[in-house]
Amino acid sequence: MSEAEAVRVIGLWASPFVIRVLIALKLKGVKYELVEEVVGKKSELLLRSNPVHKKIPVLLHHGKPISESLIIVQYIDEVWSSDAPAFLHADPYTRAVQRFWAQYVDDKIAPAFLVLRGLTNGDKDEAAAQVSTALEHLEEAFVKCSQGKHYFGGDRIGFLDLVFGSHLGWFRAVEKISGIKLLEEEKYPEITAWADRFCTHHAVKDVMPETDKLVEFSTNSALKAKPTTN
Ligand SMILES: N[C@@H](CCC(=O)N[C@@H](CS)C(=O)NCC(=O)O)C(=O)O
Repeated sequence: MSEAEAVRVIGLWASPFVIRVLIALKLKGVKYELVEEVVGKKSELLLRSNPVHKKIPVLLHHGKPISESLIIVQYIDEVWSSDAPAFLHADPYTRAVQRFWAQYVDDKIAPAFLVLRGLTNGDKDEAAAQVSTALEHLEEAFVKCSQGKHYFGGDRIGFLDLVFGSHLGWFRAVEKISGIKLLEEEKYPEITAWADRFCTHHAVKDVMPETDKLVEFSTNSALKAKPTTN
């Protein structure tokens, strides 16, 4: 495979936004190279590839950059459409519902985790309450979307599984860091069972980071960020 044909992901092993892209590529059977960024520095390649947001992940396909993980996952689904079943459902309404919840997950869970990790200012109890509300909605959404099957996508991992599932490593790490239990089996039995299934899936288990590695990563990031609140 020539350089121009290669699929490269500019990213970092710990980022949920990167993890979902890597799982998507694995599910489609696409070989990729992870070009790791150094925490706290932005490489020339990243700045050149994502000059607007300057964030990871960026997918480089035939050397052309695509940014924003939700867009990247949909791009992967479209380009490698015949290599594996689609992440997004054929029915437009079902697609819209999955996109709605995917956006909801990123809007509610990712920012709350940053507060709970002490990386951004904010009230930790409020952040934990925001995650609980999200989990209540997602528990219900799972029942409706999965229709008694194993994943939000039905029989197999779909778009919403990728988006929500990519945050699962951080649930355990954030619980350890904050001392607040978030994913309680008694309260969210469907989501807890789904989370176990997702994390042990063959396309997921090698890219889902271990809790302790994430805790260590977060501690180092917090030291670098020097937050002004506790
Ligand atoms: N909406 C973006 C979020 C990506 C994002 O927040 N990436 C973080 C790493 S987890 C980042 O690059 N942060 C660096 C920065 O904000 O400057 C996506 O879905 O790709």
